[in-house]
Amino acid sequence: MKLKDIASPSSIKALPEKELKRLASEIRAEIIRTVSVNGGHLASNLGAVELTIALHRVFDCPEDKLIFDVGHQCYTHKLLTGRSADFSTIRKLDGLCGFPRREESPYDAFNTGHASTAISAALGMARARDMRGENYNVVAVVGDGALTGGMCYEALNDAGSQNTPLMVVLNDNGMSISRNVGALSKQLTRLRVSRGWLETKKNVADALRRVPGVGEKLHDAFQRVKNRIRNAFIRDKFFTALGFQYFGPIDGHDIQGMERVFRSLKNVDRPLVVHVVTKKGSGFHHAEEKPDAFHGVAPFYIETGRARSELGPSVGTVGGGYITSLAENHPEICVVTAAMTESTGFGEFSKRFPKRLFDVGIAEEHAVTMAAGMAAGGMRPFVAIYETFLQRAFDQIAVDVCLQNLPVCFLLDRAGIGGEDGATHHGLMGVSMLRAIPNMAVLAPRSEHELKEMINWALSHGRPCAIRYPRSLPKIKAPEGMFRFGTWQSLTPHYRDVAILASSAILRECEEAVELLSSDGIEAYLINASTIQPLNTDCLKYLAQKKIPIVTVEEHFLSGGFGSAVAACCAKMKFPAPVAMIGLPDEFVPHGSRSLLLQRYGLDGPGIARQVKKAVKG
Ligand SMILES: Cc1ncc(C[n+]2csc(CCOP(=O)(O)OP(=O)(O)O)c2C)c(N)n1
Repeated sequence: MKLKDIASPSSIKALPEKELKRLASEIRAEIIRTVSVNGGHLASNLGAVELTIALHRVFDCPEDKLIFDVGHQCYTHKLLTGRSADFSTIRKLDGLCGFPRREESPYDAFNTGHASTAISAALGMARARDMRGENYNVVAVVGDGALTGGMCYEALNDAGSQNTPLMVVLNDNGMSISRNVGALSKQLTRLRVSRGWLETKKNVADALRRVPGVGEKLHDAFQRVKNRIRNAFIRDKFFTALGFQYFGPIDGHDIQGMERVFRSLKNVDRPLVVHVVTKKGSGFHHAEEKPDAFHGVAPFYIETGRARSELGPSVGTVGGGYITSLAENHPEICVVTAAMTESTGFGEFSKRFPKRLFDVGIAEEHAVTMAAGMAAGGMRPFVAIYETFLQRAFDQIAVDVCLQNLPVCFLLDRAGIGGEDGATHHGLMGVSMLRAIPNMAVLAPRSEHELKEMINWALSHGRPCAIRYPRSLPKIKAPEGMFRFGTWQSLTPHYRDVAILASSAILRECEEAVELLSSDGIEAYLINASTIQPLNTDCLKYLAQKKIPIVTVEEHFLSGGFGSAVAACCAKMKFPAPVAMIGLPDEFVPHGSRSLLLQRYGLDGPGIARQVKKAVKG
């Protein structure tokens, strides 16, 4: 049976063994081909092909619920649940989403994108099932990386104590994006290794027993060593202590083997963990060799594994490199990352100063409070986290950092529209979240140069601050000393018709809008509002004095963003001219390329020009 003929998982339930192997190869080829064109999460998906086939053969979805943690490994699931014909649209605007989406298919039991949520969601569903007197299986598929996140422990602790029936499939490949970290990860490695060791040794023991004369003696001595290892293994039963029954480790590429285990555990009336060992990147040698580089990829050539177009180093990498150079003479600098040391640009720092970089795993809340502790202890931590993932640490930023006015500098990568990963990955709430917190300074550079100046400022001023930036910024040769905290900079001569206030990457679209407006007879005054919090009230007073209308532009939700801060301030000062806001409406922004999304939401050059014109002329 061909992939294109699989309309639903029921089509694969009766397939014979050799057909399954062929199906797994076809799925792999399809994933590699599509991701090589569209970009996406490659290595995690390749590692989960057989696991997903086995799950769909045993469980009856959509009645049974499969919840994928993070959801970045759901491509096989999408291919087996009636979406193979649309698979080429994955991650494109209006195409399939790269993560599970309930609105896309009844087979997607729960929307995911941020890590470590699946066990909580599964427990909630299992409890809903029980309260409603229904009868289905709930399965959470969780990676060993995701298991470094605190929510997993909260959920395991809760589920185990109540004995709620649900199955956690631990997909253990030893990797988060990079090699996994933490004590539990070491324990999982021991489980994998000792299991292999015991199996091998069993063969050795059997062979020894067969040696005439000395056989039994050798075998007894050997048995004692083996038991010592087994005892150590039993003492380490982490999941059992939390009230879960543990099974494994089992081979996550052996469909039949997994099926046997899942089938025998299906409908069991208690919480279970099935530990499955997989290989990240399995079946594509480039990804097997460099699973971290092939975790999330831009379009690439299949033969060489090389990117189709070079993006150049990210803004985060430039910032990380700069902090690395500063760290030579600043022993107080240290860096905290949450399972994304390379992705946030601190690979070089981790090599140069391994004792001053702390990768805490996918544990953003812990990262923030730990950094607060470091700052209280006299260090100057930089916390590098994608803006979207920092959302879960709001309380820690407010209470543990800002209330104590501690000098923690947050480096918020991927601020603004994140593109193809979609709603869960855009950074569109950072300003509203951070500007609500007293003592917090919020900055947004428009160039790599300005980012460095902001880092200098952060280091020399002991207070909480956040610097938000996208993956890439235009290469602008800005003059030295351009950034001064709390001030804004004019990017055009002072014209009278309208002032456009914006910061960071969207200034490029604003520049285009200024040109379009000029050809329409409207002379706009473009201002780089690089300090978002506090606002530059002197500038607003100047505009009030001259009665110049204001339009704010931001790649952020309008509600609570920069524009609403400016509007509130203008209302307070009884601003004598119109004030308008351009930004993203109050709805989740889907996946798609940044340029198409900007166009759709009227944030490209012509869209901004149109809206400014309306604001000025009515
Ligand atoms: C809260 C949060 N922080 C960071 C990330 C970025 N992220 C996506 S996948 C991943 C690693 C997940 O590792 P694992 O669960 O073991 O899955 P694997 O990719 O190894 O299959 C990380 C850190 C995220 N999605 N959510």
